[in-house]
Amino acid sequence: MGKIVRFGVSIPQELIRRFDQYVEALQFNSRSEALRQIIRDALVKEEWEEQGLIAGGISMVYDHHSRGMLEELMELQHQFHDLIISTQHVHLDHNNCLELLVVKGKAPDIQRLYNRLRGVKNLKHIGILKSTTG
Ligand code: NI
Repeated sequence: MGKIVRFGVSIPQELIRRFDQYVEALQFNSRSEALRQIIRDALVKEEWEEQGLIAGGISMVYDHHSRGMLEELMELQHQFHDLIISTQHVHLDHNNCLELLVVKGKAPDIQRLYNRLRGVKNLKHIGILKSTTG
């Protein structure tokens, strides 16, 4: 981490009271730590909106007995192979699988991959983790 800068913030009393409750509820060590996290989250959100180079994850839960679904998922993953850094497949129980794709690329391309996967029939759940390349 680089040099630390201190700055003053003017804020309504009611807002700081609620912020302090938030800091305590989420167990941040300090206001500063909470604020740093909020700023980083905002910047990552902007990276995704500004179509920059991003990293993240896509998770999927499905019943591997679903006919045709595995072929479709595999086909899509090959089609978007340049975006997928790694995949992890966990057999949750007799029927259910959890698959996690770690992705890196341009935000709109990742979004396109996510949309295509979400369109696969019989997925039980799909989620996206929007992170950053740093
Ligand atoms: Ni499995």
